[in-house]
Amino acid sequence: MFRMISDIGTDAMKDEAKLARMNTLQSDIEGIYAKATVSFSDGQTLALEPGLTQLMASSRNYTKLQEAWIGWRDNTGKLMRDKYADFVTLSNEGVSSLGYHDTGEYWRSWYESPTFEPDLQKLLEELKPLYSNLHTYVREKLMDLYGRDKFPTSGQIPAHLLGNMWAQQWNNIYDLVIPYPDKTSVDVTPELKNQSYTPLRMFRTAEEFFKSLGLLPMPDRFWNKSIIVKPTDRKMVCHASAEDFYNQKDFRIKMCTDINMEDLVTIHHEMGHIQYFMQYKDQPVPFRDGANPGFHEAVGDTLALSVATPKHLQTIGLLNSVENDEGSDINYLLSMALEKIAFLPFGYLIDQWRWSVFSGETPKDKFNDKWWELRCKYQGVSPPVERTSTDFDPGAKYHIPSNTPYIRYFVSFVVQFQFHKALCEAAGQTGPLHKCDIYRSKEAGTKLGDMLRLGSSKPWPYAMEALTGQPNMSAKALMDYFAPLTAWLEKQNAGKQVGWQDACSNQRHAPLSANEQQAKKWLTEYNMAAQEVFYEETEVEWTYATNITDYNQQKQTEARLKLADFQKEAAANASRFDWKHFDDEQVKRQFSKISDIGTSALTDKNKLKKLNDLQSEIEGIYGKGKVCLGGNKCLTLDPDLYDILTSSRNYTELTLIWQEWRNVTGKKMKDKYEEFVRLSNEGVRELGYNDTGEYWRSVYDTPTFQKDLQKLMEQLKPLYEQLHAYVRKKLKKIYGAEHFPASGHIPAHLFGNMWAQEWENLYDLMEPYKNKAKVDVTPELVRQNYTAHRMFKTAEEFFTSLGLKPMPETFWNKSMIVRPAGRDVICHCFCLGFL
Ligand code: KAW
Ligand code: ZN
Repeated sequence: MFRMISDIGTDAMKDEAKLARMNTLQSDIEGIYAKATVSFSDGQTLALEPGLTQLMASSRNYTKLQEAWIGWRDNTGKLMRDKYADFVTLSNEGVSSLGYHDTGEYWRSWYESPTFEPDLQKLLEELKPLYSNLHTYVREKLMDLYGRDKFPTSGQIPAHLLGNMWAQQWNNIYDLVIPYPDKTSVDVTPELKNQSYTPLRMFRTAEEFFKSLGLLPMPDRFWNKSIIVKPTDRKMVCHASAEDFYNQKDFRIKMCTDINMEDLVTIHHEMGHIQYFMQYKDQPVPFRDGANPGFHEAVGDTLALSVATPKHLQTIGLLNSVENDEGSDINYLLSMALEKIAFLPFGYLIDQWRWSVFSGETPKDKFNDKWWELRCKYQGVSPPVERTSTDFDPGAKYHIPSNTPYIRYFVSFVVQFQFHKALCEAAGQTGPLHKCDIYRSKEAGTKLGDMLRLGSSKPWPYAMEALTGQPNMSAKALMDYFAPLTAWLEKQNAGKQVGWQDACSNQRHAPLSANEQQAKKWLTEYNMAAQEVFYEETEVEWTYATNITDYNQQKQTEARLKLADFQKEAAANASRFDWKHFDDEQVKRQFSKISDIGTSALTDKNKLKKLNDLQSEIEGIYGKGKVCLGGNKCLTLDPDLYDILTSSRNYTELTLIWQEWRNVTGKKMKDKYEEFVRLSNEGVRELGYNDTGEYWRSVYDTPTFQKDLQKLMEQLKPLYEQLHAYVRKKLKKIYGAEHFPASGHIPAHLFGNMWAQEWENLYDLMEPYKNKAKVDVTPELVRQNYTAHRMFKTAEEFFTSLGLKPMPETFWNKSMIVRPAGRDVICHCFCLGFL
């Protein structure tokens, strides 16, 4: 507790005059922000709330939005730049007497974690693919509306088009991006207005939710002293806030409430602060605080996750009908993503900027450059007009002039999903997270209240564990919540260049060609060129697979790179066409496939080369793998080891070759494989997939693919188990029960197959009825002197008997159907189609 009492921040400033100067600067800066308005060329003048906020939310006029965006920055940030720089110096001086290097370090100390910064970075990385996919989907829709020529070639979205002055949340452009316009949408703003909701009624609605959980009602004083509408007779800082007066009974909210859904959410947010104040009011003063600042921000939002569900909105009469189908679900999740996912990079970068300013890394003349470096890189938004170092765009966001730390909101947006999940479990809800509504669950309320009452008496991991059963911040709950949307967005973005380059570019896109005739012509040319490139590449693959030499391996790598280049260029060319809006479905489908280029998407050429090298090396290790047992005879997989596996029943011998094969193949490629996986994932991430597995699964076009497989597996399991038990019993008799583990497993090398993947070579050991007809025709094939060629002909005859095509001349001339002597080949049968 003494630590907390000593933690007085900039008040520690020894020099009274400096302290006074700092406080004057701070209130000057805040004053500039609070008094700012924007005057438009048509004579209209608007304050931020409600005027500019509403304009940014509802106008779809590119130039009007731009005027508001620039005007706000000219009249806030730009006017406070000098004062802010002085303020930073004084603030650092203040905390230095407490032993902190700078104010950023001081602020971070509240989280009591040495790994705080890398932990945040890791979280952001985990969330990035989802954000990128959302960004790409939204960008596409906005390009359609405003024209591609307004968008930079580097991939960012102009920052004034996202329905919000700072592009921090995008829910106000929901109408432009609705996935299924005919399905349920949950914007209850019209209904709030219809039912003549007042700010007071909105506050009472929020309070009722807290009470339904058994949490505390807002006290009388709260209702008497809070300000919930913008006063008309004086200027007030409209940015919502909650205040604890530390006398255990006075708690208030100040807010300029507008009648809309966004403000209904904000009311829950602010009331969450009040609820926290009231729950910890009996703690000693130094502990009357959030477990960490992010926790304080997360309380109301956690409840709002329940409130926003269609089911709940229906319960409280704000939504008429709720359809329960995939389209409505996706509509809902997308609207939540515009609020929650869109915010994450913004929540992250504000203090990245401020920490770098406080630490001195970013000097005054780089304030604005650094700001846009972060905005371009993390959020993928670009300034609609050129910015210079006399601009000070950070100052256009309330929390900079008010000097309110911001990383707390990033933390909050992650942990609120962890809280939501824990409370849903407490409430006994078993469905998907995004449908859970904890309304009226006393169990959930008790769990939350218990955590809140701790205040800051314990380090936050303790509070986290009390609520969620584990002590860490984690993105998992959030990712689970949005899982169905993630899959859906990936599908929408298939064939798109997902994401953006780090730095914003001044160059704009050329407009898209809508000329379908021209596109068809291009497709014809593409097909001719592709056929040639594919042929060349396949020829080289074949040469390598049928003759493994270093030279052929190098040729193979070259050919693969050439193909990747070709595909990348084709995808880029295809993207000049507005093919998504073409009429001919087959043409659209071809374009979509041409754009879907997998790991070839790797922008970094060196990495692409490395990826291909690794792939060849790994294949080479496998292809050249030989088991050498004593003597000097080395055994190839096919046919030497296969022959032994098929016929040997010698436990020791089988063990030996099983182990050796793994030593000479898998073990040798492990490190290379690891790197291969990393690069491969990096490649498909440029297309917006989380990893290569996800990319591979995407070709099945089935959102429930993995679940479906799992179900099939479950259905098949009883039959497999019976077979397994039967085989085990027989093998035990042959090899002796002592070789079989008590867990019921069968040693993997006893199946007559190197990988135990098929067991037909055990047939003679398993035969149920010894003297009945057998179907193994191998002896007969041998007896009749079948050759490989004759076997192929026999197979061909079946195809032709169905009226299918015979194998062509070149097939018989060029195929390799027996192992050639004197060279290494990949014997794993494989088919190459030469186009
Ligand atoms: C946000 C948060 C939740 C839901 C939607 C949201 N959209 C955007 C945000 C993040 C952020 C923003 O607007 O950019 N939200 C806020 O600033 C809400 C205001 C606040 O409740 O967080 C308020 C900010 C504030 C701090 C200090 C002085 C004045 C305003 N915080 C508090 O009132 C507060 C009070 C006590 C303890 C902790 C916070
Ligand atoms: Zn808050």
